[in-house]
Amino acid sequence: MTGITYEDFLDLGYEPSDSDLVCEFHVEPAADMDMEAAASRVASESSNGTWAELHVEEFVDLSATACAIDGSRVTVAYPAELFDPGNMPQVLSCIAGNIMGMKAVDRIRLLDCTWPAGLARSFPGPQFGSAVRQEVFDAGDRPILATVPKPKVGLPTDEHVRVGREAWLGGIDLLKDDENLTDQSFNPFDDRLTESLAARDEAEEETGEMKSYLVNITDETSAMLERVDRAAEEGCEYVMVDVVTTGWGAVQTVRDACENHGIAIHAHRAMHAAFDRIEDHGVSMRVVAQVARLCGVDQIHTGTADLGKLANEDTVGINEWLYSDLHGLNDVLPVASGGLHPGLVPELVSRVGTNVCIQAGGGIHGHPGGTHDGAKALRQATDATVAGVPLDEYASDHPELAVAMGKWGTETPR
Ligand code: CAP
Ligand code: MG
Repeated sequence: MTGITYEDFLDLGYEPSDSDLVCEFHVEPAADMDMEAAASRVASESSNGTWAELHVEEFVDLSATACAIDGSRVTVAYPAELFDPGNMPQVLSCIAGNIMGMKAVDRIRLLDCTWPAGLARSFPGPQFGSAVRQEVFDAGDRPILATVPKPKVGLPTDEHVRVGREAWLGGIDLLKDDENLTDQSFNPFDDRLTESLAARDEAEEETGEMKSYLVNITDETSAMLERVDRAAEEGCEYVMVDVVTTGWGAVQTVRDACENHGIAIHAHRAMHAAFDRIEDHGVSMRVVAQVARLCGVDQIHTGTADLGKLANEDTVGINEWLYSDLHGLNDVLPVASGGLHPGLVPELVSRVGTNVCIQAGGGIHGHPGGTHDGAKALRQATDATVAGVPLDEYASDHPELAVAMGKWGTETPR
């Protein structure tokens, strides 16, 4: 007969094995709880324990171990057998499940994970990752550029397509749907897909450059699978998914379908800030990005290194992790988006480099000359930055950029 208590989940002498998943938590114990007691409860409730002492005849011991405490930072090692290989919802139900609501802690945040080879390789990872820059666009060493027609929703299909054409002809690589544009009656999915791709083909013809479209397929899973097939039938290289709101199980199903068609996945992270914005609670964007990579997205929004309109968490650190080796899985292309405009490109590239996708919506369609000029201005700012030419010098013989600089300068919008 084995008794299991919270204390059994604390061992500060334990060295994690190579097959353990190791998680770092920020923990603030409740007033009546010391850190060791809180740490043992984190390990217990996120693996196989509970509040009452259990008396068990026979069981597979899948207990996690709180194995280090450094100030408010608690390290927990999870045995690989606890997890269902290739099942991300199950993994998250362990490491980011009930513990987020325990009274034993006032605050708890899953900061980071070190993924062991066995568990990591049970996931497909990205099909292409940052190689899309070469494989889809032949963009050389410059960032690829994307734009979302604005206003976000409400444009009828023909207007959406007109904006797309203007942007592609102005030098943008990717037309992108907004996160809340799916299959509404004012701009139905199928019409938007076929008509946008027809305009794309014309723009490729006219510019001699490869172009593509981030068509938003977000919906319940079976509808998303139908839309992956439609995108493939129509010759689209990408689909876009709101990965947080659809859920990781659905993302995994879409990833499998995209493998069959050789289609890349652009991940929008709408709703991420609901659990990563407050720095001492929730799940960090770093972990969200890790989960997205394992599940197999090729591109994901990671912020603008604090240059744009939205609060960011460590864009540079997250991007470095997305590029880093992960047991042979492909990397992920970071997407910088949110309040960007041509004047911010040099500083952005100095912070995040060129192996990124830069998205500007308002920063293109808000240009005084309209979408086409806005697109040209962003492309000019990018070409100048990659060539190492200061923007004001480049603007002297690139009027679209000069107008954008005149309007927005190098300010961060609020
Ligand atoms: C940007 C955007 C993106 C955000 C997402 C928007 O538009 O289309 O959804 O960038 O945030 O709706 O706000 P603008 P993040 O270019 O007009 O700002 O990239 O941080 O996930
Ligand atoms: Mg958006």
